Amino acid sequence: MPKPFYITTPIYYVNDVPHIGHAYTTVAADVLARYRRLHGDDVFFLTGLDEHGQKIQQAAAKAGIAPQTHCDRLAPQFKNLWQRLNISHDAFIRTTDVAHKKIVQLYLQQLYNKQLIYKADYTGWYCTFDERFWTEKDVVQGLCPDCKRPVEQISESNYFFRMGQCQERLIRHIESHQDFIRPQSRRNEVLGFLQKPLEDLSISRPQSRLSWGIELPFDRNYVTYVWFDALVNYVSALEYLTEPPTMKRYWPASVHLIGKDILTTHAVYWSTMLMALELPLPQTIFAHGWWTVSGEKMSKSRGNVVDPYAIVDEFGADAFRYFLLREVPFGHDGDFSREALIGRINSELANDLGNLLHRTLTMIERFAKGLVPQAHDEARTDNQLRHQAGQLPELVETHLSKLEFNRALESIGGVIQVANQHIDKSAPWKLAKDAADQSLLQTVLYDAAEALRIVALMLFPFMPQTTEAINRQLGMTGPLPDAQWGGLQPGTAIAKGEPLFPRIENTASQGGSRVNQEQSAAPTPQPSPAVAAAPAPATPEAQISIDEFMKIQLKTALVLSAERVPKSEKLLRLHVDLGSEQRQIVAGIGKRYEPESLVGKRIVIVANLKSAKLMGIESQGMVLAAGDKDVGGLVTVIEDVPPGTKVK
Ligand code: ME8
Repeated sequence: MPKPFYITTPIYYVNDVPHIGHAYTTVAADVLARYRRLHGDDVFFLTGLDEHGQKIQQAAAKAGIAPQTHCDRLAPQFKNLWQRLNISHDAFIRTTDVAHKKIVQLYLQQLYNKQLIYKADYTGWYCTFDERFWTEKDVVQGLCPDCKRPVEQISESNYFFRMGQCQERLIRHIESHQDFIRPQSRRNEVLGFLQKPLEDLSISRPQSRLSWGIELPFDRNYVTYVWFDALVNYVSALEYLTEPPTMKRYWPASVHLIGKDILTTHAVYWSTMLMALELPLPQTIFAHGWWTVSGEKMSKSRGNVVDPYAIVDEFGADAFRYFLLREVPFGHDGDFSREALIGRINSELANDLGNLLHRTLTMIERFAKGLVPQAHDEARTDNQLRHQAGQLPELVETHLSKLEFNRALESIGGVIQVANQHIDKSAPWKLAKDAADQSLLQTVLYDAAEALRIVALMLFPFMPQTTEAINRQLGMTGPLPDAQWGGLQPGTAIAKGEPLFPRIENTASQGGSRVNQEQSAAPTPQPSPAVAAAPAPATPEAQISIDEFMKIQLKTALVLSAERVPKSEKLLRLHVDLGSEQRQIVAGIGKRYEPESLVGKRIVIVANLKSAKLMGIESQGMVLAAGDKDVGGLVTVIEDVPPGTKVK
């Protein structure tokens, strides 16, 4: 029997369009859902919308439309975003669904019948934004302790849920279930909160003050407090959004993913509601951190709200998904900036992963007739790549079982790096020259391709489109094979395609732009010497002044791609990254270097040399190399300085 795995996101308020925070929780949930499905678990993944309450009533009033019309207009904004981000949810709940409302009313009636809901007069400090009452001791200088907005004193009759009764039982549950609230710091926070007496919870709002809600079944003058209504979604969805109902199959939930802002409502309100309803508690409530934007709190008034649609349009869904989970340990706060996003795309996706695929397939085309080769000579190759790729699935499992998305991605990145080093060390382009090394050559290429297959499989939950593209280029069709080393079938025709992640040039402050490596090469005229010849020993007359030297602009450059110039033994055409721009350089280093060995290397170029044509191809600079007639070696820098750094 497949193991049930029920995962949820918060249901988001439809008072406004979705932002990066909504995308974050939803992408994280999607990764876990996809990962568990890959393992054959019986997954149910729920997300949706919270459509009642004051925030929505106010937003609708501002727009001059009925609340339901407002919800109906905004709901597609969320649904379409999840489609753009390839979210694989099994159901989408809206709390204005008639069936949801009926279930909320049923639960309210049950608790009322059991006298766990009672009516009382109450005077308290009300925060309109948070839609909740605070006691005198909570309020600090007339401000809400949560959102710091002014509170007002309100006296009214309301219905209360006997939450206080459950305090001891809840503490015991948290203490005896290590994984119930995660991470540990949040668990401590809730236990700290529960040291103070737990008050009963007001679960109604008079219709005179708020009409946009679910009417109490036992008193039509009131609507249900939005949080009572919203939290019930996690079980009501199983009752009416699946046919037949799946409450027995999926409840209790495996994971409720939430942001740290809504920890109390989940860990305390929801848990005590479930206790009162005699339902088991979820296995884990995991509260993640918050994103700031370029160091600042994200808010409408600051005008810095990150629009996930714009990010997907510009950088693609997979790059965004990768960044969200790679950049910050889940559970910690993090900072979003375009620079950080572009940095990750360029270094880890374009340079490490993209180049690994590109160079592996280029070499299979050149040295193995475009067919996945046979690995006959394993004994002669370094075992590290096979070992590390073989262990990857277990490592990913360890990290993902702890929701350590960034560490799972780090482990995958580690295998990508080892695969690139494996190619550098084995130098297939050298092996290709010796008949005795043919079998070794085929093995090295097989290992690189097979490592890529395993990497792609492990990346699937994070970047499903990328996995599909890698598999297609590796010639794999059909369902995803398992992660055991050796899954790639020798003889399969590969199908090299477009670069996976074109490097992004971070241009104006307005943002980076997608630069297509292939297109940015504009073949025109032809340059001069492609490699700096060693200077003759300087005689005193031949000495130059520092000013003269300073006229020569030397810069570090990252080699993005390299290929032989047709019909030339000596010339290679390089595309290099100079940080602010990309250049094409034709260099006379073809006898010394195979093009594949240069990709990803940091070299030094003369950046202000007049462009010239070599064999009809424009060269926009010159690479520096040691050597006289023959090239001894390219000049490089010891440290990993960014491309475009001045050399002097
Ligand atoms: O609270 N960084 O809905 P909501 C990271 N309807 N995540 C963020 C974030 C940020 N800056 N801002 C928001 C509600 N989030 C209720 C939930 S559940 C029964 C009802 C994420 O639209 C985070 O997941 O305000 C947070 O918990 C959720 O958005 C709140 O979304």
